[in-house]
Amino acid sequence: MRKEVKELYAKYGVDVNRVLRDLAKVKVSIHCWQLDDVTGFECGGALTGGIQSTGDYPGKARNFTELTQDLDVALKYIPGSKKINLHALYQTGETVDRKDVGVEQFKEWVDYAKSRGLGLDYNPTIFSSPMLKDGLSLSSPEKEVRDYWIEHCVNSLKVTEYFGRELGQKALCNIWIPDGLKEVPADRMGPRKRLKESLDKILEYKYDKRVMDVAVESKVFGIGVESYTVGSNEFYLSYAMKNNVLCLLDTGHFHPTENVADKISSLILFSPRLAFHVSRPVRWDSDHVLKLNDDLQEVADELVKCNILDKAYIGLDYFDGSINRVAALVIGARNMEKALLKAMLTPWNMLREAQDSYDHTKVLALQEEVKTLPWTEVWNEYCKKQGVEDEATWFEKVREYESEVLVKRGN
Ligand code: RNT
Ligand code: ZN
Repeated sequence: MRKEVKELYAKYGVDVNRVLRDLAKVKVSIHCWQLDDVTGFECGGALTGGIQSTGDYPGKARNFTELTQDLDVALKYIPGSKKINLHALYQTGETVDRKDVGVEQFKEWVDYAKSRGLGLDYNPTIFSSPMLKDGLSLSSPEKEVRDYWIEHCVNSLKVTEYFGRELGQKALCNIWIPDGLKEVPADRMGPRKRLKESLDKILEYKYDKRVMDVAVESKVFGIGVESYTVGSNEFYLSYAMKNNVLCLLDTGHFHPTENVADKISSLILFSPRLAFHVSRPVRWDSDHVLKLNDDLQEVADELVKCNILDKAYIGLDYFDGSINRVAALVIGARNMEKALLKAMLTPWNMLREAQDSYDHTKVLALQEEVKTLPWTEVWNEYCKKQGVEDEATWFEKVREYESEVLVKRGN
């Protein structure tokens, strides 16, 4: 990096060396489910629950060996501190019934994480299962169905606790359910009351707060449940605040014109930590690969401006089966890192001062001026320091992996 670049940023009060150091510490949880279109290792049926992955690009990972092989390749091209985000349906060994998925089924993953110095996060898998009755789980009118998923969630808390303990870094257990209705409900309250009671029962398990956190993830709607989602934003926001769990914001789970970044400063004033699924909704919750667009940038900006990078669980959540899946994982994760870097290189103090002295012209001018600063030189330096290929070369390497390994899988 040219020394002029550092000097230039210094004029704005930004210490580039410090930014490089701080960025390297920010943990981003890389979701394993981009690599196999959310299929998992249970050899079960189709992906259900109002989410869908489309595309049949060759080379999809079919088991633990293939998925971790792909993950290792992807991780080589993603700078920064990483965790891996897992789902119960990535259980290994002899497949056990979903409700019973526990520590035993994630030992291989813990060994994998340990050998690579990674942290792990976890999600109970409350979709793609015959135990969803009429698309309902924790809010089902049938006690047997609710109890099944309560048990699964309690076991998921235990898996997460195990991750946190074994790996020496806090793990997140995030609960998302697809429950909802296609048409305007006859009863909105009933399912929500049952969901509340189910969550209360799950939280009767006193997990070790030193090693893990629990989050609940809301949604506006899903395919087939367009009129009513039991776990709405208001429901989970209230539940989280009252029960000392975290509210997870999935950036694809709001109305398309709603600004998710704007929610961050409000929530963090009332919650010790926050959790994210960073995604890119195209017209709806489409889970497209992250682009370095304004929506992503604003989320990163808020995390930096609010000074809450150490209080945020940043997880990625997208799945595209129509392109090389390893490349998809790398592109999205690098974009998350780039957005964080750009946010850290922004002179927020100057901007804040201008706003507080009513100089809104300066705010606008400075916001636009900052866009022309040479952040890409800092990005290349960051990649170099992290021992990661730069923009010009990583893709060729992934292409080689595609022809040498992925295409040969013959699927
Ligand atoms: C679905 C939720 C959920 C899933 C993953 C696979 O709308 O976003 O988080 O995408 O857990
Ligand atoms: Zn999500």
